[in-house]
Amino acid sequence: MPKNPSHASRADAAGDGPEPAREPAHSAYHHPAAGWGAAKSVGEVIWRSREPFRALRAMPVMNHPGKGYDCPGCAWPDDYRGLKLDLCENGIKHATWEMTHKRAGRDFFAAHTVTELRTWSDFALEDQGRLTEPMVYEPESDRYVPVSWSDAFALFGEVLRGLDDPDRAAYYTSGRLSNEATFLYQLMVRELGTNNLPDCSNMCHEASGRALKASLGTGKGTVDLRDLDACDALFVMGVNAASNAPRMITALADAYRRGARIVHVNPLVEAASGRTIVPHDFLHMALNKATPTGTLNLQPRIAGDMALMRGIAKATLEYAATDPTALDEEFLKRATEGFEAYRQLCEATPWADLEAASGLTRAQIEQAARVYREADRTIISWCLGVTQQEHGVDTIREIVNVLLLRGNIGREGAGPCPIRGHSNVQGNRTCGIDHRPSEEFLDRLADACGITPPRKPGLDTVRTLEAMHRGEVTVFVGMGGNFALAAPDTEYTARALSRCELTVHVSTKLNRSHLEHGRQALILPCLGRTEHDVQRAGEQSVSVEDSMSMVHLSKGIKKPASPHLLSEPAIIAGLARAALPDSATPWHWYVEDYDRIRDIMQRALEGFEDFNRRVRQPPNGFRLRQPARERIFLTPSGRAEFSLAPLTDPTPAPGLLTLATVRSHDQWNTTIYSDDDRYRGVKNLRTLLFMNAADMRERGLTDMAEVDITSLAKDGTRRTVRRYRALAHDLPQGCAVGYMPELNVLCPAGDFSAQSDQPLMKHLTVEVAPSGPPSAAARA
Ligand SMILES: Nc1nc2c(c(=O)[nH]1)N[C@H]1C(S)=C(S)[C@@H](COP(=O)(O)OP(=O)(O)OC[C@H]3O[C@@H](n4cnc5c(=O)[nH]c(N)nc54)[C@H](O)[C@@H]3O)O[C@H]1N2
Ligand SMILES: Nc1nc2c(c(=O)[nH]1)N[C@H]1C(S)=C(S)[C@@H](COP(=O)(O)OP(=O)(O)OC[C@H]3O[C@@H](n4cnc5c(=O)[nH]c(N)nc54)[C@H](O)[C@@H]3O)O[C@H]1N2
Ligand SMILES: [Mo]
Repeated sequence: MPKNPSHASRADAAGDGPEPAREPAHSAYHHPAAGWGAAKSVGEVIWRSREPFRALRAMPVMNHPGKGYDCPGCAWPDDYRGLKLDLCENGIKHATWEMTHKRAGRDFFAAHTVTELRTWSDFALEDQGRLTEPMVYEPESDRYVPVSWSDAFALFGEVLRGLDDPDRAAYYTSGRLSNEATFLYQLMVRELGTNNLPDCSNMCHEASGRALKASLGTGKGTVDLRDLDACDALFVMGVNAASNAPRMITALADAYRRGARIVHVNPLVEAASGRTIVPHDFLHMALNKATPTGTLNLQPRIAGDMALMRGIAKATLEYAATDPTALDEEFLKRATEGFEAYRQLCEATPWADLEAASGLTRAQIEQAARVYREADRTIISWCLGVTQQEHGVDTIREIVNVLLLRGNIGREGAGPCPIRGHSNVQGNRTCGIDHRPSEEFLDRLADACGITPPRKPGLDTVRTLEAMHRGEVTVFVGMGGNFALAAPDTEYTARALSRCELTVHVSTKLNRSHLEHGRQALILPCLGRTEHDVQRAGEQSVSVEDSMSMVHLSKGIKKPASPHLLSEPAIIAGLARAALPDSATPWHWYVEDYDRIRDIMQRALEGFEDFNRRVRQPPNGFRLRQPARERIFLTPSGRAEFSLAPLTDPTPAPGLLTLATVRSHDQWNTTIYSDDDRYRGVKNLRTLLFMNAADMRERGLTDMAEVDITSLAKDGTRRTVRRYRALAHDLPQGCAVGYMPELNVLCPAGDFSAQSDQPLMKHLTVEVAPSGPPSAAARA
């Protein structure tokens, strides 16, 4: 079985892809994004799934209005024009990953102890295929053994009923969960008496939610695809769109053809800033004809975005001294708060400070400001490159400040556009996954569902880890996801999980979170989104909300991977019944017909009136109302609020680098498809560090040289990975980039943003040094 390369500071094998069978290679990528390279890669993945015919048949119904399943790949919205083949390479890979013919059944678990499985690579674990029946950990044999659903639920119920305090349990959600399952899940958790609902969003877009809420009164973006079709300027900040939101490049190519200007803001020059061949443009595919997807590239240093935004504001204000039309004076006066103070703050910030903090020249910043000024309608989009910074909330508020100057909100073609990650992460929040729920939300829930929800705020991801270490949280439930690998500080997280009395994971495939288990442990396998979900009333659909607040139905079309799988709502109902024997909630009645869940949701949740009818509206369901889109700002002042954050300088101290952890093109969060990263020109290598050439020279490093990377935590502790390869890449001096989840071992659990509580996954301080000769132990 593939084992892992040596990582000296790592107890186990966390986070590696398949063992490189071939020599690693690094070269520049000169081809357009998507196009034939993507088609070839899709072919390889479908072929490897060994389900080529079924997989191919399933593709055309993905993302189809009114029928088929929602692509589990990302949260980019479906095309409103009813585009027929708006598929992407990575969405196809992700859907076929679920459709594999391989099974990790009882024979598999009988053949391997958990201790042995811990030495396997993460690729090898998931490569065993779909889970087929519930399993329980048996300490005597150190194995997972089959357990009936009713015994599994009973075990959960017994442990839960034995807790002296409901806050001793924490319930994690990964952003795949449907709205219906989400609603039942949070209802169970609140009926049990806790708000301990950590989720992947705590590591993802928490900063966006908090910033937008503070500035605009609602924590979501305001634009939709029609706006993208109408903007004159589009800023794309801190996202690797060609890999992680590939359908966005269709929008970029369309915008370019219309003459819109597209500014990419990223320390790396990513593939989406070049050109693309849009896969559904069959003619362009045939002719190999590429469309540009960018007009200007700015490469700030890591975390230099806030200085860039303030610089754009300063330049805009300076220009407005001679041409007042540069500002939307009327909007500023009528609908915003704090403009005068913000103007003074910008004036008082010297250009030299902005240049130092952004890593850009004044001329470059002014160039961006000019694009902004000359556009009547501007959209600014962003993803993790912005949210996972220490000052992510301030930075996003600064983005909003810039938009407000020219009234770029609540009108066609303009506004803030966070690019969400998991396909239903936004819906999870809307439907109640929130460790800090508002009073209004809880009041309404209490009313509709006849429960008494707890009012005390619960634990987020980072706080859950701390509480598990202190022994305060002893039950961990993972509703999807791979907490052990996704959370920061891999070893610390593993220890936290192993200290639990009970760990429960609802999953589709075997992953590391099952192996870093509590004293008692359950694996509960569920249906995937691509599969038929048949309940008493017949075939069921679930709903999801995309990045742009569109709520629509998703319906599986494949035979389930095993007859013993339950749907997520059914599993939640089983857990709830066992833990809450006296509950008045009709758990199983809800699950018989998901329309009934939607009926109660429409009473409990704001904006879901007439849910069952509207979600079936052709072509694509309905849009949740977003007040800020109508220039209704639910802030304390009732206006859009300028923020006045102090500028900080993210330049690393001499000898140190700032490290951002990112995804490769061939992975889905903790799921690794291969060791290649096509657009960045890498083959057969994941244990790498992209560096600036001058930083490499300074350390005496040549391309592919072996390096040790040590992160410096704020509490003075150090974490090291060894024998990574340094690769020269086009990125600013002082910055370095490597892959999650391998490098999560370097992310200190205690280092999170005070503004968002997000771990600093794009903002680590590291030392990089050539690796010494292999130690005797490693050679043995
Ligand atoms: N195929 C595929 N699709 C996915 C995922 C996946 O793993 N695979 N994951 C999904 C999820 S959950 C999410 S949240 C999204 C993630 O989508 P992305 O945000 O694209 O994720 P990352 O790979 O972390 O890339 C972050 C980008 O930010 C840049 N960056 C790093 N630091 C900075 C900075 O300081 N400033 C700026 N401006 N840029 C910076 C990096 O160079 C990189 O291009 O994608 C979703 N879609
Ligand atoms: N260093 C570093 N760490 C990061 C990040 C980073 O950029 N850098 N990004 C963070 C971000 S943005 C996120 S969103 C998190 C992701 O964190 P998670 O959401 O926890 O991780 P995933 O890898 O998406 O979860 C994969 C697992 O989900 C399960 N699964 C797949 N489909 C289904 C399904 O339909 N139902 C159920 N129940 N389970 C299913 C499978 O068992 C699979 O192994 O990671 C975070 N961690
Ligand atoms: Mo995410």
